[in-house]
Amino acid sequence: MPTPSMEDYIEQIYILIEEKGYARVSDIAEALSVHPSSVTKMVQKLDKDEYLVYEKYRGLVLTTKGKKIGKRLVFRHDLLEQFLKIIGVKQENIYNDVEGIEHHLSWDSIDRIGDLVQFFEEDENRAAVLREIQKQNEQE
Ligand SMILES: [Mn+2]
Repeated sequence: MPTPSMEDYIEQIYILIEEKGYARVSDIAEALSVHPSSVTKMVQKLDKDEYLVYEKYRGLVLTTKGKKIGKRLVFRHDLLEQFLKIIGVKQENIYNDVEGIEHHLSWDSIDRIGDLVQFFEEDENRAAVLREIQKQNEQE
């Protein structure tokens, strides 16, 4: 299992490759606000653990294992953003809160949150009931 830090890298590399077709060390460093030398170090570790292959001319290529986990990590991040949005968390807090919790939930919890998001999406009245409760709580 990748550590939280490894997860952040795999997630970003996956997103960069999806968006641009490649992931450069400098782009990864910028996306994660870290020094390029930290990226190089982590890329070596991810290569050793077979999440990616560093090829001289093609740059970073995710392995099948790396792609599979990258896809799940991006799905998890997006689901948690959706979840916080649905329960009424302010937009300005959503990204950082997801970054703070995403590595610390079991896949069981992620799947149950997925059910809850579906529960709210299937009937917009359900979210309206929640908003009512929130309004009442604000008044207290
Ligand atoms: Mn994330």
